[in-house]
Amino acid sequence: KIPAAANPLANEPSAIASNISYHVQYSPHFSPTKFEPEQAFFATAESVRDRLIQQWNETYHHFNKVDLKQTYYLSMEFLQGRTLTNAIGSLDIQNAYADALNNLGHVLEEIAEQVNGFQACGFVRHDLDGVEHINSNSSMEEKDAALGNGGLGRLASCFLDSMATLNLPAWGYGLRYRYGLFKQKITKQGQEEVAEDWLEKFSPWEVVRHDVVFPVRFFGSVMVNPNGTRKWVGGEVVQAVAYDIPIPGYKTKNTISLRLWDAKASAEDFNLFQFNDGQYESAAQLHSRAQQICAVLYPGDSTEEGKLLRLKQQFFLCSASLQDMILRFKERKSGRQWSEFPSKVAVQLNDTHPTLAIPELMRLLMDEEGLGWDEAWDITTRCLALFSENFQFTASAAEVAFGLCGAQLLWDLISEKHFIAMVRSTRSDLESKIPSMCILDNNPKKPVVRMANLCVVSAHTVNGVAQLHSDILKADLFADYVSLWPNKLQNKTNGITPRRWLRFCNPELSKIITKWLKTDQWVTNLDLLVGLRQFADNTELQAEWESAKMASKKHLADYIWRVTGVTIDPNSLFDIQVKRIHEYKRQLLNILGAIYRYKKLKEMSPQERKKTTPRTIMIGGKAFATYTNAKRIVKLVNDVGEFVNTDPEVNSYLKVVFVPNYNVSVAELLIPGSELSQHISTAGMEASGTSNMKFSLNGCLIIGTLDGANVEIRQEIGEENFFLFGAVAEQVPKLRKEREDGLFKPDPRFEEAKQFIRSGAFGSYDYNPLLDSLEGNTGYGRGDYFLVGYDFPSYLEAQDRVDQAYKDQKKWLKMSILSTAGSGKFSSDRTIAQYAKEIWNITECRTS
Ligand code: DL6
Repeated sequence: KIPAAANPLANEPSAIASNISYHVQYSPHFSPTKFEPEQAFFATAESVRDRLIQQWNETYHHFNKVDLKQTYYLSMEFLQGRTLTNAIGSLDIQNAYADALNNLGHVLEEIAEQVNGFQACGFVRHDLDGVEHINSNSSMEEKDAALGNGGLGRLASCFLDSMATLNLPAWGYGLRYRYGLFKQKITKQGQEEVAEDWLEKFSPWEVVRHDVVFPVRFFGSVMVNPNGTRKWVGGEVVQAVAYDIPIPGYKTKNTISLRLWDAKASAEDFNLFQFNDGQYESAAQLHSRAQQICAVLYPGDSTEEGKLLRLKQQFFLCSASLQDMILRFKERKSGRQWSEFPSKVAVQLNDTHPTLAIPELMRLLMDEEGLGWDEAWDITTRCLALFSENFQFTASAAEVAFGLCGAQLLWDLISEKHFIAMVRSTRSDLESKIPSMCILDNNPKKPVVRMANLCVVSAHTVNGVAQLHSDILKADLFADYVSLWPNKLQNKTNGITPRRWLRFCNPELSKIITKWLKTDQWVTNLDLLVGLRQFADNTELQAEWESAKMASKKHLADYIWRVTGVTIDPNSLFDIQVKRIHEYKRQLLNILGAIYRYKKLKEMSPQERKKTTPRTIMIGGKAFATYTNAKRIVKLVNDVGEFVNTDPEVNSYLKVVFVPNYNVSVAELLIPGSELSQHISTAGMEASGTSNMKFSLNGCLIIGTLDGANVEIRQEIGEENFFLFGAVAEQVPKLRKEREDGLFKPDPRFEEAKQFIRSGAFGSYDYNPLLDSLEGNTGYGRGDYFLVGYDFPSYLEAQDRVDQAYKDQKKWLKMSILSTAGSGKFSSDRTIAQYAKEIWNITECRTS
């Protein structure tokens, strides 16, 4: 009934309402008889998408015209989360959308609640009797686009947000997995993985480009022509089809693209003859092989098939993306010299997963474009940069790579005789280091590509993601290269987008910050937060801060009740650890600490208990499906929770909750309601961590080790505002050795906590293998490789300091304000500005 607007993309509420109702009628994905919240959500999303598409087209038209150098960010993972709130917020049209929806009989908050709040959980909860409750509204959610596992993928998404906001000419490239990160179901047996179909009801945010399709070849062989040129022939060819997702910058017209490739076989690959003969499976064999490529994020790789599939995924991403870049380079201006390529193209590899971009760019330049090896190598090395998010680069998949691309071909492309010749001619003093710096190991029969070496030799820059991490890489893994290329190894400390991780997920706190800073410019210039320092003692600010935190805690408590059936007290200290479950991240240290706390509470008199600081410990995260010890940890946390939470003597002083199905949207609820968060990895093992930055930005205090970006966070917010404990990175090798030599004497408190698990207090599940990993004295995963036992006493002492500090609420609030005030450095805008200037050499390209 809303009349059509003259300009459906105008930002007046009436035009928006008309645009939404247009989509209800003419982009129908549901029967037209209903206009309930679900239909309202999809129609609203499509209307927002129209606005994004308009900006997007203008942006790329402008990029094409200006033809500046562009960055192409290749990542196997993008952990985007949901889009609606972020998009409306970035376009700065919340009020107009709220009014428009009101006109249509809906409330924006309610629609946003469908996507951002409780209704969005969409998973099964079990109460303590094991009865299943299925969230009745689960079908209304906007599903998280969870095309990533954790930090690496979320970093990629934060980076895209910053590239768009900083008006940089850039593209993201990834894969359109049908099933992203699994949905985690908690049952009596522990974690169960369920495939998550984020495209179940289509995604309103993606646009297929039927005109952007590239062939990608696997296997086959190399044919050498009489004139010496080569051709890769045979094998199987799969089509890469582009799906684009718009990434709006915040309050700017620039909207960039995340291009995700999907794999498709062509019609000729469908064997009609076999099909008509009743051989249905073999008729569609090539189609189903093509579909496997993008079926699942991180297929298990314990089998040879799994390894091969992962490698196919990586090659598929690299080949399609590079072909796209090359075509764009050629199309923008005809007759261009190849020597111009590095001044137009910067390729950033997110970790080593897209390493095959190195030989593939060489192949495309040499075999498809006819360049000689030297020129192709010069271009490749000037375009490519990589950062490491790991301490280990594995060569595990390398042998298969030979099979995948044709052994001869790959061997030639990464031929290292040039590297050796270069070292000999320029740095004869490094002769003895050549064997360890080479790309291939020295087994002539079965050569293995050393991924780390291939990357350092081929990329113009390799960087770590936090200062400590970069220092360790330089001193350890890349030590030999430092004297050869002193500037190649750099540091770029990670960052997070302040839009999603404060402005949109915590509007209450954002309002207070804007009020006290008298500007909202902090959203794009996070350094301005430092202005809060001068008010940290101000009682008025503290009261506002406290009330915003309390509102978020109540919101969170409500959520926890809905998804777990556990009631938590918003007056208790909310203590959260959420991240992938991994032994090095030491969720085990946390839960052993919780067990010890429980035991001490039990020993106290009721009067003594009343003097303690009540705690709610929340732990969430997914364990990789084949990582047995991580799954045992998930089970243990759930069992401890069930035991502690039902003990009436203790449960008003301690609750332990496993937060199921942790993902970006759940993080957006947890982080604003957090007061203490745990970043307690074994020192020297967490490359950076980024959730530490998100918590700190939201005024949450950190208990942590001197690891990854914790080191810099502590420097920025002040060491008195950080609960530090544990061994430092330099001590770790010596401490491990001491354990191996049987010299470690465990603290009785550590023994007591373990013993309580062994006693069967938490049920009949066999926790012995997990506990054994903390004992003995040899090997990875045994002998307490992650030093939980060594750090346990200092962890408990730091937790005592937390309890004491929380008793003085005024002091706690001051520390909380100072955490936010000191978080300016951790904006991904700062990180991306550094990459742009110091690595990619690109500049702003603003659409007017
Ligand atoms: O750089 C982003 C992030 C770091 O902050 C974490 O320290 C690091 O563990 C993480 N790496 C991964 C790798 N996993 N996979 N796949 O997530 O990267």
